[in-house]
Amino acid sequence: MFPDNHGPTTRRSRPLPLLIAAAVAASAIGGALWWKGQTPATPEFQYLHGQLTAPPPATGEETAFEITGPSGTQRFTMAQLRAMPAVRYTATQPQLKRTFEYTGVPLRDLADRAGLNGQDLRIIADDDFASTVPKGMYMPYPTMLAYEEDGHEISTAHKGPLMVVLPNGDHPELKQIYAQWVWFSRSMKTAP
Ligand SMILES: Nc1nc2c(c(=O)[nH]1)N[C@H]1C(S)=C(S)[C@@H](COP(=O)(O)O)O[C@H]1N2
Ligand SMILES: [Mo]
Repeated sequence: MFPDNHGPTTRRSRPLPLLIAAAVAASAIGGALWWKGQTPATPEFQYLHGQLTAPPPATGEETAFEITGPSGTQRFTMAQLRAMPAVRYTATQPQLKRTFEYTGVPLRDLADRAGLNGQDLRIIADDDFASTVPKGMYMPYPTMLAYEEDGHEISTAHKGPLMVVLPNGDHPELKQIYAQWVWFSRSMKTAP
């Protein structure tokens, strides 16, 4: 159902591999259109907690994440992110190939806050990597901006302090999604 654009490209002359390649390409294009074309469902998420009282930034406290929406740029400290509605679930980090219990803010709630709900999102990382998270990947799923791994902060070695996490444990159709696991996430805006 989903495109896998990470496989090696091979050149062969036999017709069967060509036919298979054509079928894979067609399904990849179909998969991309499927993500784009859907009006995603918005099921209730199972929250760990709702919005808590958000502390104002302390003197010298760093901005952890910022979101640019129609009404300007909002900045969040880590404490403010932790006060937002939170989800917690187990997912397998595709690069580390290890399973952790992650806690974070659903992208849907972050998008809501900034007036970006229902739009494809662009998430930008500290290393200037950027990835588009289509609405079909965060409206129906509790895809999160994670700040916690197994109950502690996420280390740099484990792609923290903020990383986009997809619920690939509960939703097998997300298992082959890699490029949306944005590590070192710093900001979000509407996708171009
Ligand atoms: N911060 C950051 N996150 C990132 C990337 C990156 O370069 N920087 N690459 C993305 C892409 S395109 C993929 S496919 C995976 C890379 O996983 P890999 O190192 O296992 O290939 O991480 C994603 N998250
Ligand atoms: Mo990638």
